[in-house]
Amino acid sequence: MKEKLTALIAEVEQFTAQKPEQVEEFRIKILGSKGILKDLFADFKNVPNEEKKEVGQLINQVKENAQAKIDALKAVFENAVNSTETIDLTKPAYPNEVGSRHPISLVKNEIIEIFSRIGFTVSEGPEIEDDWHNFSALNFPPEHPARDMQDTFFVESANGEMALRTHTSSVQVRIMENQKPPIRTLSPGRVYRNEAISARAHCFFHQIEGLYIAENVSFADLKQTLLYFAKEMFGEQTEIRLRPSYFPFTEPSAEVDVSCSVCNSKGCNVCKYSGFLEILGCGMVDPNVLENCGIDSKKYSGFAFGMGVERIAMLKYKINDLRLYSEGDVRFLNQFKGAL
Ligand code: 2NL
Repeated sequence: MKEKLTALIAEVEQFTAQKPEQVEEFRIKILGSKGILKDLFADFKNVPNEEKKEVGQLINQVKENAQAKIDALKAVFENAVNSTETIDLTKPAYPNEVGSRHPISLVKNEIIEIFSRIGFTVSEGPEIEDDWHNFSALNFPPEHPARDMQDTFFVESANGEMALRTHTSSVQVRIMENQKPPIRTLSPGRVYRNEAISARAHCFFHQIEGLYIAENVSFADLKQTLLYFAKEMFGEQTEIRLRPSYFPFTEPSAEVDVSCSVCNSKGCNVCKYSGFLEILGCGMVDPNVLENCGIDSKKYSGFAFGMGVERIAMLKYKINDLRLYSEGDVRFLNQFKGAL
């Protein structure tokens, strides 16, 4: 009887099932009303008295182990999603939907590509800036309206002068402070201005600024560099036009238009019948700015330019509302699928 019981304990121990039906069969065989345990209990009276204690314990162990095994197997089948099918765990899940690059990234990368071919590197810097790097070093007078709360987002800080950068010129100030000319760098990044959100304005946008400082850099170098960029970006037939302008950090300064590719400069509603589209601002770096950053303005000169990536992307993809860039609407984003 003892051998029979130890063999039975081993059998219970080794039992496994592929289907819930097998668990039920096992339960009936061991614990059922005509099962093995029933017979064992019946035989128990024939066990010699001195063995009754040990055999009784073994019978109870069979009963407990069998019940535990049944409970455990039942739980496994209840948790399985589909217990009758085997699952191929190596199979890929749903066809993998690949997303698309954001148009701002696409245009930013294209601009960087174009300028990297003529030797520009990429530089980045902090989005929270101090007054010096965002304004003072760039020749902004103390009372300049851009420093006003209405135009700039200030950040709580010990000296009360930290703000979200309003342009990436702050990155270029850091480069000039830390590197020796020749400097040829592009600084792309997000910038912030305190404006009401509409189709034409947003409280943040993306800018790419370029800076070139070396000996004998002239306005002619600036103009030719921008013509090269315009032709690469908008096509070989593109012409540029410079209009005098003003920035605190450049002198002289200009605004740059490209010929309208929609109507070949004949006039259409995209260029508002002017034949030209404004794409960027530029100028010769003001000697005060060079000196502020520790560069000898008698030895070196340079040019700088800045453009809004949203604006270039609007022209390139005919996007008519700035808000589309930050709403995450997949009907908008899916249109850039496959673009690199
Ligand atoms: C615009 C015009 C511009 C610059 C940015 C610059 C930077 C340094 C020194 C001098 Cl460190 N200039 N940047 C110059 C002229 C124009 O941006 O319309 N941006 C969206």
